[in-house]
Amino acid sequence: MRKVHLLILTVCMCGVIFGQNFIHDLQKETWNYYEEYTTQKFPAVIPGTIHTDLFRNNTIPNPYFGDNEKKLQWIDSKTWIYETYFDVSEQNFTSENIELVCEGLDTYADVYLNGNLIVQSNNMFIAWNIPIKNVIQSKNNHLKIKFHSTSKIANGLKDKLSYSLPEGERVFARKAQYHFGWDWGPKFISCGIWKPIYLKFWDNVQLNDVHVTNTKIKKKKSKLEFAINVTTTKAGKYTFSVNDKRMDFELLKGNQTITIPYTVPNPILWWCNGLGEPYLYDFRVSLSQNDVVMAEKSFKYGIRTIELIQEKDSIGTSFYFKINGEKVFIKGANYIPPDHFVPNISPITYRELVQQAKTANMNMLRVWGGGVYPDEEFLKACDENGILIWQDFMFACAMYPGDEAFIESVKTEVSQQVNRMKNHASIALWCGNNEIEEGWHNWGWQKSLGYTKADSTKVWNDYSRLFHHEIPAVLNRNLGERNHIYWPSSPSKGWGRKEAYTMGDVHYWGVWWGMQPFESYNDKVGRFVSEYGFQSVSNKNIWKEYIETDSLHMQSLQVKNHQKHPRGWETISTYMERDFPVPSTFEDYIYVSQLVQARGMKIAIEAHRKAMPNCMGTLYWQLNDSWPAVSWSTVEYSLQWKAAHYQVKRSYENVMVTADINKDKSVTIYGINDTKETIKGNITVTCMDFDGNIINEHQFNSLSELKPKTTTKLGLILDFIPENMDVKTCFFTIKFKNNHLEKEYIFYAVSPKELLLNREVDIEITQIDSNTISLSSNTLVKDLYLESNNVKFEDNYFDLVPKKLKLIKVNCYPNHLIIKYLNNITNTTKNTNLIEH
Ligand code: BMA
Repeated sequence: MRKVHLLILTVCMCGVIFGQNFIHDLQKETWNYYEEYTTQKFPAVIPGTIHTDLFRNNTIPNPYFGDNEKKLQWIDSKTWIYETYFDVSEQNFTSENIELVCEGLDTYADVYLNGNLIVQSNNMFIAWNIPIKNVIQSKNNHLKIKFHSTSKIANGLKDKLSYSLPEGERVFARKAQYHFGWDWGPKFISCGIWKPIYLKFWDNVQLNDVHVTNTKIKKKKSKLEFAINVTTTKAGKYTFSVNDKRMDFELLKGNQTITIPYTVPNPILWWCNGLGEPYLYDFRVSLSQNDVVMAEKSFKYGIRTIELIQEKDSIGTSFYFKINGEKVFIKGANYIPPDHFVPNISPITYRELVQQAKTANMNMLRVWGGGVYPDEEFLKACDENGILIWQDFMFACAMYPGDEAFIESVKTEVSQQVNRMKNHASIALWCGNNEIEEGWHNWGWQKSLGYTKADSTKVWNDYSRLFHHEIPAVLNRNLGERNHIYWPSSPSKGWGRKEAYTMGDVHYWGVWWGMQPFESYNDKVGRFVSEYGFQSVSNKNIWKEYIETDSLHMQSLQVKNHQKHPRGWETISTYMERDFPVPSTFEDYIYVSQLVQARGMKIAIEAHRKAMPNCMGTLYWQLNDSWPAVSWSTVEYSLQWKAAHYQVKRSYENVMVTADINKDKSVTIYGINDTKETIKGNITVTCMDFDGNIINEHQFNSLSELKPKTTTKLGLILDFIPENMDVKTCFFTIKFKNNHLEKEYIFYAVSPKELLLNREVDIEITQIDSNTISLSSNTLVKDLYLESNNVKFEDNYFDLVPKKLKLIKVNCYPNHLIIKYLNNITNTTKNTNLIEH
């Protein structure tokens, strides 16, 4: 038996508390699990889930492999028991207070200590803090946690209602909604001790919570307020300190909050990525008596203000964020849990994903409401990288119950989660839910579920109570009315409605769900586009790991099981046929599917940015995957980038030039500048054939000015394409150059499938130094893809301009390089058995 008895170490909901508290980490004990009424016990890993434990013990095959998902649905119908035996030290045993802390139990669990039922959990998002002084013994304690079948309990709750709620039983369980299956993820209704579990021993006083607010930010000084919540068992004089500032307080017995004002001279502000450094201050809050530190908490804090500006304007109502008083164009993505089995996610994965968002020039991630509340490590990474968070509460795409027990549970959940996350500089906005208001008003639930008028009124009133009254009230209570931003539902209006484009946020799904062409992104620009996206197939290497070799083709049931959208393959192929050749091999199909997605994202993002300042934000669906998938992600489950992520990185650059090649043979040039400074530069527009011969060139006479935080129409060049030029045989470059910057952007007048590219391609690749390779070719190479084991390419899936060296940074020299390009992908559009369903 191993115990951690670090003096003072308490993992609390908001970080680490140090003090005269002792933690006994129960994760380090020996745990077993077994199915109820069976005798064989197996070793368990805590935190974990039943599925990951069964897999580890070779009882089930890898849940993600092939179509194993279908064979593993029985797991949720059973009752699973986790147990451990432990001793406590004599010293701890005599502590005044002893608590069992379960930071997360998924979901319906009865917790027994030495035969006593000490808690019954029914919400995976709630942490349980259970006083156990009267049931704990010093030796041979038996902790047993019994997990009931979630679907059985949730179905039981469902059957008690006289009307139906959309989406079946999942809405009755306060559990990650994507565990019940989503259009990008499998259905595994798992259970288990999914978060840390430990014993807490404390005497006299406990530091429960620290809430920092900035009351005034001025150049010369910033005034902060530290609200410190403590519980004492002995009244008396205690000394509190915030870094070097010390203050004495007379505390009463019980729970109370004391407030310490704190001034930071010449504050360095926290900025989001692209606008400045995400500066974080170190704070240490401690509580002592007679110079003995009894509890302390250390954390980082960023000083910043954030506002959401909604003002009437000529179009409707604005929707934009201001950070430290500066207007900011939001660029980012929607984030889902990076694994179906959350305890499997390592801190490295959280950090890497946030880093990948930053590398792609993002400044915000939306933590989507069908997943789980974000891990501390994810939040810290966002703080440190200047990535703002749009934080949904965990409700998505359905209506929820309104009984008192449910509401009370949600209130506790919201209060705990908000308190855990509130000091993070990255948290920008709290959002009630994902797509519930849109669903209620547009998805026909009332009709399909046969609601009477009374049913409709009841369901809407329950919704309204939760998202318009109860949740905002919890936020107000915990954060203060003026210190946070709450938005009840994302989006505020469905994409079929006029107001979706004049106010609030919009999820524009005309592309994909509505089968509208990518070009419709240019017309359907909202004030803040918080979802839009397109699917592609993950890289072939990931399939090799999760699909049997002879099933590595698109007709295989194994591959199909990883596409969860009912019309997914058809939709990808339809868009592919519109703009690209449709290839016959799985490998080429993967490649082209990614190009289709990248093209869609480019059109959308640039349309949104061109519409600045009317549109002030773009968050595509979705950054990442929860398993190996055919999905909307730009970073696949293995954390490899798809073509779209490279494109997003280009399209999200802080300063960029883009163009429309118009049908009337003119070219319109736009300069987009998200920085606080005016940027000037020379612009040269060139039309070239695929062998690199210049057909026309236009240099702007004067320096172009890209005004700060806006998109400037830099010019319109009439008759730029010569009358006799076949636009299928040429391309356009725009060079933007000044003393600090030299950039070249490539455009086409027609879609990729119409281009008469040279099929013969000869690419010369040279090593420049240990971290750089150069590529060149005599002809235009479209969408060049480079692959080599363990080599990271700084750029990929790019167009190689003829007779021009392209330098690429690499982490090591690629000895065996696999190359793919569109020039030699042949169209087999009519080979429909390729995409059977
Ligand atoms: C969005 C999301 C998800 C869904 C995605 C793709 O609207 O909110 O519910 O996975 O669409 O269909």
